[in-house]
Parts: sequence; C-alpha cells; structure tokens
Amino acid sequence: MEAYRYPQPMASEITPRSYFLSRRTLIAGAAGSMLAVGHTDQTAQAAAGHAGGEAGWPAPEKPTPRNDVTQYNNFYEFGTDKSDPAELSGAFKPLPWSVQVDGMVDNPRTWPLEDLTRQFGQEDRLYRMRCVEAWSMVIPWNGFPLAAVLKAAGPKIGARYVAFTSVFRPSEMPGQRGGLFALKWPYVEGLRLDEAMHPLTLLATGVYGEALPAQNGAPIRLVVPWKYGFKGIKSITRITVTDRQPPTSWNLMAPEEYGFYANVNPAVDHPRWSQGSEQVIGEGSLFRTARKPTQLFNGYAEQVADLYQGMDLRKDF
Ligand SMILES: Nc1nc2c(c(=O)[nH]1)N[C@H]1C(S)=C(S)[C@@H](COP(=O)(O)O)O[C@H]1N2
Ligand SMILES: [Mo]
Repeated sequence: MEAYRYPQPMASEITPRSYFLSRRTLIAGAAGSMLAVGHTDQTAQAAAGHAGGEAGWPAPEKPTPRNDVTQYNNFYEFGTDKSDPAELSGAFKPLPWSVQVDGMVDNPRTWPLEDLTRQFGQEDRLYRMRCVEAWSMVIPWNGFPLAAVLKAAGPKIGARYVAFTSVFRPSEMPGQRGGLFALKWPYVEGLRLDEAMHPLTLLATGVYGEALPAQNGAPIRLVVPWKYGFKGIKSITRITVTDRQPPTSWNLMAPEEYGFYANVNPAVDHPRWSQGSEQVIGEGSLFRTARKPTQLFNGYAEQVADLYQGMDLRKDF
C-alpha cells in the first residue's frame, strides 16, 4: 500500500525537545547519535549541533495563554463572535463519540474515541497557528498523527484526497439553527492525501494537557499548522478517503477568498486584507497590538514545501 508519498522529516524536527525528554526515548545524548521514537517503528538521526532548538523546528515560542486559547475561538456552529464558542457551547455533549473512517480504504471502520486514543496515544505538539483573519497563537496540542489512522485504514490505489465532516447537531449548536450568517452545515474540509499523511498533521484530542473543551473542537479535531486555521475542522465525525478533491466549507462560501489549499502565504493577500503580518494573540496591550511578519507556510516551509513543488501557489491558494 504505497499509493502516496510524502517527505519524512526527522521526528526530532517535528516534536518539541520536551516531548523526547519526557518520553525518555533519548538513547544517547551525543551529537550524531540516534533517537528511538517510542510510538513509531522508526529511528531518526538526532538533530544535534544546531543552534536554538531542534533542527528545522521553528524557534521555540511561548505558548499563548490558556485563557486566550480557550476563549478566542472560531467555531461558527456556536456563533460568529470570538467569545460565542466558549459562551454558547454549554449544551454540547461531546461524549460518547465515534469517528467513521470510510471511502477508498481496505479497512473501513467506525472508531469509538477511546479506541483511537488507546491505539494511537497522545503526543504533545507545540504548534504555531495562523488564522486567515491575520491573527496567530502558539498552542500546546495533544493528539496523534492523522497518518496513523489512515495507515490503519489502508488507502486503496487511486486514493488522492481525504474529506472530513463535522458534527451536525442543531439542538446543541445554536449557530446551526440559522441566524444572519450561516455556513452550510455540516462544516466540511479536505486535504490531499499526501498532506493528510504528513507527520505534522495531527488529530488533536486535547489542549494544554486536558481534553479539548467544546470551543476548541471537542472531542477530536484536525490541526494542520502550515495552513490557515479554517482547515482545522472541529468535532470530526467522519473521515473519508476519496479520489476527488472534496468540497470545503469556506471555499463553498466564498471561493475567491478561500482556496482549497489554504497554505499560509504572506505574498498572497486576502482580497480584503494583507496576509503579510499577523496579530499575536495574548501579547501586546490595550494600547498597542503585538504584530509580527507572517512566514511562508507559517514557518514550516522546511518540513512541507516539498509537497507543493511545481505548483503555482498564487493560483492554488
Ligand atoms: N467545525 C468547525 N471547525 C472549524 C471552524 C468552524 O467554524 N467550524 N472554524 C475554523 C477556523 S476559521 C479556525 S481559525 C479554527 C480555530 O480553532 P481554535 O478556536 O481552536 O483556535 O478552527 C477551524 N475549525
Ligand atoms: Mo480562521
């Protein structure tokens, strides 16, 4: 089953140092020694000798304060204001939960959430996140690579994309009951299969070391750190492997503003605003917002640029 290919960054490039140390998988600390990664069958050359953190891993940044991570959210099923998801999600009951994995796979299966976490574990991943609205956060997620689930499913030859579907529960989600602004429900998203298989692509079940709160996408959501935040579909009920590019909610809503790829690209402005810089949530003050320049692929170019070789990222934005 090798219908897809993807570059395999060293595990030490994609995982914060603390993860390795805390998992006690460090076999030898010397430069050039090998690391054994506990949760996979791979070994990786230690990325020793590079200044400032792991090679290729963006310079360590301070996580955004937990209050901002859990109270400044986009989750239109609960409303369009940033405070709505935290305030209006009280009726949402994420448990019990299961995720249906189907489509062009050898082993379609409906996974109870507990089985997913039991089988694939929970790693810590500190990811820089960048919303299409030109704000950013640094978020300590807990979860497992989407690739693990896809490998268990076994994509068939000819499979090229992965489609995701969010939960549809108007009785628990006020934003799904209409209102002035509404996306088409359920919220849907998609990735190319190689993007979905990339080791940075995470299914998150927790944040800040605790189960995801409703507003962050309980109980399981996608995290793709080199793409604009809207690719990170929340409260996933279904993952479908397919040979067609799947529809995506924001692209259906406004195709000239939100493309399928949604790669963070400071050189391609949104039609209504610049993407050249971003507001750093949780920093600055009432009188001065903290801004910084936006990086290509949100700083993950070293890990993911290969996926887009030969593509015109202005056309496929
Ligand atoms: N189902 C669903 N998923 C969603 C959204 C949404 O409205 N509904 N908003 C997206 C957008 S625009 C962003 S920026 C991120 C925000 O994730 P966070 O609130 O955990 O930071 O979730 C994404 N996933
Ligand atoms: Mo967003």
